[in-house]
Amino acid sequence: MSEPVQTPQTFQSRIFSGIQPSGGMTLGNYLGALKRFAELQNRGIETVYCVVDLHAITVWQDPEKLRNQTREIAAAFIASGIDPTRSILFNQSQVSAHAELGWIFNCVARIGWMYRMTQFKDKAGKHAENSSLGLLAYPSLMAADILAYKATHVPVGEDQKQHLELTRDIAAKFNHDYGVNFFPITEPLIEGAATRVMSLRDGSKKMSKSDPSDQSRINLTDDADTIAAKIRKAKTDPEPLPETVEGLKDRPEARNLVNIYAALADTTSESVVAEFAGAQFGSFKPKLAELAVEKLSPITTEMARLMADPAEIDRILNRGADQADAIAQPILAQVKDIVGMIRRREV
Ligand code: AQP
Repeated sequence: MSEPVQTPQTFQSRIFSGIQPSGGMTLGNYLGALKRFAELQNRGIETVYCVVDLHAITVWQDPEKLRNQTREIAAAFIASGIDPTRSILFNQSQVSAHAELGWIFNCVARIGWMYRMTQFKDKAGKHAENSSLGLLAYPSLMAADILAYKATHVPVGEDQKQHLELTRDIAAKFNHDYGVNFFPITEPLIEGAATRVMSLRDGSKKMSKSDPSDQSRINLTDDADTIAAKIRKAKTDPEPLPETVEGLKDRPEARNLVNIYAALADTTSESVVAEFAGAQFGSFKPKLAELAVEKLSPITTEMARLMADPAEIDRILNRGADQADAIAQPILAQVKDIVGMIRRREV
């Protein structure tokens, strides 16, 4: 888990990642992203984290809910261990470099690259012609989020791997088209036992904050009884837990619960299977519920405390936006020089 972060080429190590305020936070977001974000911050690497509201509006968001969800995601970052005095924490739309660089990347990236993205296919469904242009261009804006900070590493869940490959393609094409070695070729950091937490109702579907079924996910705002009830009702199969992880191969729901346990307990799936080999789900599920409540309750409580003072969250996000601007604006100015845009100067 704590391998040294290798910096590609000659760029200074910098971590960037973001989370959409498109709903409440799930256990998937926590294990696949937030928990890792805090670990990286605690390893002393420069960390820049963002609530990506420009991404959220690629599908319809109620304006009042969007404001609330943005603050709730910021609260979840802090409650999960992101310290705004050690990491930069801000809201994407407050730093205009994201949208500006996103546009330049729209002119570097190819439309065909966007149509190949599985997330676009999943979200646009059968009515791609009716989806927003922003949904198609989402990965181009994501490349801008990362490269506006020349981030060298991006911790994400498995579902974002394809988008990160596109970020690398955009950086490489920009460098090639303009004959520069300006942007790093960013490395994804996809590590740990729960890089893809699955729905509690369907082991073939990712746990997602926008899934219509609340039973499919554990929300970071769920209380202890709700968490226990959702785990008790989680879909499983009638077999006991196997002797080895290979025995989980064709058992997606069982594998998911084992992986969740391992990630929450900071251990490996192998050691969870070794501990519970032969156990029935009737005895494993209560243990998992107990562990989930133990790990998530302090986060839920802290989120509620922070949400009681939205003005303080806004102040934290404002400070973060100033710090983010200080890094991104000079990089954007250099991009404009490279592209051949005349910079606005003081007169
Ligand atoms: N189920 C998951 N398992 C592991 N990691 C996950 N992530 C999301 N779901 C899981 C990781 O959380 C980070 C933030 O993701 P996001 O909110 O920006 O977008 P998403 O990946 O599309 O997440 P959702 O919950 O599925 O949101 P909606 O429903 O709005 O699309 C990313 O690092 C992601 O990998």
